[in-house]
Amino acid sequence: MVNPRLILVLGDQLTETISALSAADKSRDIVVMAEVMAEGTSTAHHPQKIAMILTAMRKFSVHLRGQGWHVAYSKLDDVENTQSIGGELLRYAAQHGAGSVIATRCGEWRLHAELAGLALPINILEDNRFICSEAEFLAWADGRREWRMEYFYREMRRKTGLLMVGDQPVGGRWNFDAENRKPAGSDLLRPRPPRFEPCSITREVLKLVSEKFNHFGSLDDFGWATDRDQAIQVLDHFIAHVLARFGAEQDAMLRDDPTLSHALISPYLNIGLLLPLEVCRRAETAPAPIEAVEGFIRQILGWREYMRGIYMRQGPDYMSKNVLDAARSLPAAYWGGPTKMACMAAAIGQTKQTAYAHHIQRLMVTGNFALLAGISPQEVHHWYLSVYIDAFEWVEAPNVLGMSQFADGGIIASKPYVSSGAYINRMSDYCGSCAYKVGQKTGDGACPFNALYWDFLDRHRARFSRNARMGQMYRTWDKLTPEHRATVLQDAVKILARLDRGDVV
Ligand code: FAD
Ligand code: DLZ
Ligand code: SF4
Repeated sequence: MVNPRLILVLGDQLTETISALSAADKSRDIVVMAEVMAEGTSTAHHPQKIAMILTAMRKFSVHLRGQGWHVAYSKLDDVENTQSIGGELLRYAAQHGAGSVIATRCGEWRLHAELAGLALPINILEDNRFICSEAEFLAWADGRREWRMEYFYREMRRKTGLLMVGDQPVGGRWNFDAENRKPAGSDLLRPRPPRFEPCSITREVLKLVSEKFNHFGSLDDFGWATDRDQAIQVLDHFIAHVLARFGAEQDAMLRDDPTLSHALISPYLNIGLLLPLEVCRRAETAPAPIEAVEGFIRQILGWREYMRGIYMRQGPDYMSKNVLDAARSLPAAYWGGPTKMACMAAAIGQTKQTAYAHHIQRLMVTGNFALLAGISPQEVHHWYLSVYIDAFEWVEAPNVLGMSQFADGGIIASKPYVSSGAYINRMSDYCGSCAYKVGQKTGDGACPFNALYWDFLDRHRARFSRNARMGQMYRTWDKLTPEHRATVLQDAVKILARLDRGDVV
C-alpha cells in the first residue's frame, strides 16, 4: 500500500478547486485542517475574524467529508493539538504514516517560511484562485519602469475578455471613474447587506473564541457568512440590489450607514468562499450602469490582483519599508481610546464593533491621519492586519504600506493619499458632529487634519514638490503669508506633541 500524503487546507483556503486538493487523491490522501493558537495570535486578530475563519473551516471540513475526503481536523481545544500548523502536520504524519505534504502557497511570509522549513518533504503549489498567476505578473512587471495599476488592469481585461468587445473596452473607455465617487445622503431605502443568524457550529465557535482570545473587537452581533452558500447569497443580493449604486457611492462616508453601497464580499473572496473571476463575471451581466459595473470589476480584476502581484514580487522585505522615516507610536485612539475627532471615532468605533470599514474610511480617515502624523508604518500595518475581517498580509500590506502610507516610496501610489479636513467634509457627514471645526485653519478648535496636512507637505518638500501631481498643493502652500504658514506649522507641532504625550486629540 502506498503511503498517504497530507493535503494542507488553511483557514483562508476554503475552496474545493484549490490546487492542493486538485493535486490530491481522495482514495489515498488525508486532508489536514487545523485550528491553532499560533495563527490566532501571530497577530491580535479581531475576534469576529477568528470566529468567521474557524466556523468556515468547520463547515468546509463537513463539506469535504461529504465529498468523500478523509479529513484530519484539529479543533482549537483538542488536548493533543500542538497549536501550530507545522506541529499538526508532523503529528498527523506520524499518526497516519504520511511521508509528504501537498500545500497551496499561503498568503503570509511568516507562515510560508514555517512551511518551507518543515521537517517533511512539502510540495507548495501555486494558489490557482487568482486570475493573474505569479509568473504572469512578474512578466508584466519586469518589462516596465513603473507598475501602474491602470495598465495592469487593461492587460487583465484583455486576458479575461471582461467588459471587452473584441480588443476594445465596452463603452469605448477603460475607466468610467469620472462619473463615480459622489457624496451620499442618508437613505432609509438603501438595501442592507444580508446577515446570518449563528447556527450551532457558529455558536460553539463564538463561545470558544470569547474564552480563548482577548483581542480588540466585539463579538456581539456576529452576522458574517461562513459557508459558500451564504457567501453566494451576499453576492446575489449585491448584484441584484446594490451594484447599481456602487460607483456613485463608493467614496462616500455616513455616520449611520457604515456599509453604504459596498459589496462586503472581501472576507469571502479572501478565505476562498467566492472566486474573483466568478464575481467579475456575475457583475459583467448585472442590471447596472457601466460606470458602476466597470468601477466594481476594476477593484477586483485590477486592484486585488495587482496588490497580490506586488506582494509576491516584493518579497518579505516589503514589510519593513519606511521611506518617510515615520517613527511615531500608534495613538491609543486606534485601539478604542478616546478621541475628539468624529471621523476617527466613527471609523474606529465601527471597526471595533463589526471588523469592517470601507475603502475610503481606511484610506482617507485612519490611513490619512497616520500618514500625516508620521506614525510608524509597521505599527499601522499591524493594526490593519489585526482589526479587519478581510485582512491577510498579501492584500493588507500593499494596501497599507504602499497605497496608504507611501512607505514603499511610490511603487504602488504615484503620490501620497493625503488630504485636509475639506475632503472628509465633502465626502461625509462626520464634521457636523465633531468637536473640531473643519473650516477653521488654525487655533485650538481647528480640524487637526488641516495643520497636519500642510505640515506633512512642508516636512517632505524635498521628496514631493517636483511630483507633477502635487505641484498645485505646493503652489497653494507657498501663496500663504509667511506668518500664516508659521502659525500652521506651530499648530501641527502642538498636535503632534499632544499625540506624543498621549493626550486626547
Ligand atoms: P467593495 O468596496 O465593495 O469592493 C469590492 C471588492 O473589490 C472588495 O471586496 C475587494 O475584494 C476588492 N477591492 C477593492 N479595493 C481593493 C484594494 N485596494 N485592494 C484589494 N482589493 C480591493 N482589502 C482586503 O481585502 N483586505 C485588507 O486587509 C485590506 N486592507 C486595506 C487597508 C487600507 C489602508 C486600504 C486603503 C484598503 C484596504 N483593502 C483591503 C481594500 C479595500 O478597502 C477592501 O477590499 C474593501 O473595503 C472590502 O470591502 P467590500 O468587500 O465591501 O469592498
Ligand atoms: C487567520 C487565521 C486564524 C485566526 N486561524 C487559523 C487557524 O486556526 N488555522 C488555519 O489554518 N488558518 C488560520 N488563519 C488563516 C492563516 O493565518 C492564513 O492562512 C495565513 O495567514 C496565510 O494567509
Ligand atoms: Fe474629522 Fe476634522 Fe471633520 Fe472633525 S472636523 S470630523 S476631525 S475631518
